[in-house]
Amino acid sequence: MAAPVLGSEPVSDCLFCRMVAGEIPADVVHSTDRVFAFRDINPQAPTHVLVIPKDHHRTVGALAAADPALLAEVISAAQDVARQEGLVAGDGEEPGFRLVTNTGPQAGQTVHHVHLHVLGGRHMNWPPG
Ligand code: D5M
Repeated sequence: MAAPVLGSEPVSDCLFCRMVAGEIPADVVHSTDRVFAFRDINPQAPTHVLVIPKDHHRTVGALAAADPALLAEVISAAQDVARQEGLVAGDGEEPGFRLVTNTGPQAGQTVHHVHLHVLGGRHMNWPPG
C-alpha cells in the first residue's frame, strides 16, 4: 500500500473538504475520482467555476510538491470545464478564459484548500486588481 501523502487528509474545518464530502451543498459542474469543480458562490464573471483536488492541500505550491500528477489533473479538469462552458476556441465568437490561483493573504486567498478559479464569458482586464 502506498504511503499517505502529507497534507492530503480531509480537514474537518475546511469549507472545500466539507463540500467534497457532501456536508455543504455545491453546484457541481465536474467531478472525477480526484478532482471536483463547482460554481463560485460570488461569481466575478458569467462563468466562474472553482476547480479543486479532493485531497486537501493548502496552496498550489504545496500541491505541486506533494502530488504533481494531481496538479496536472486539476489543470486538465479546468480545461474540460472551460470547454464545457463554451470558453475554448471554436465554441464561441470571442472565446477565452482565465485561470487564477490566489496564494496567501496579499493575493486574497480566503479558502486554504487550493483552488483554480476558471473565469470567462466577458473581457478580462490586465493587470488584474
Ligand atoms: O477564493 C475563494 C472563493 O470561494 C471565493 O471566490 C468565494 C468562494 N466560495 C466561498 N464559499 C463558497 C461556497 N459555499 N460555494 C461556492 N463558492 C464559495 P479565494 O481565491 O480563496 O479568495
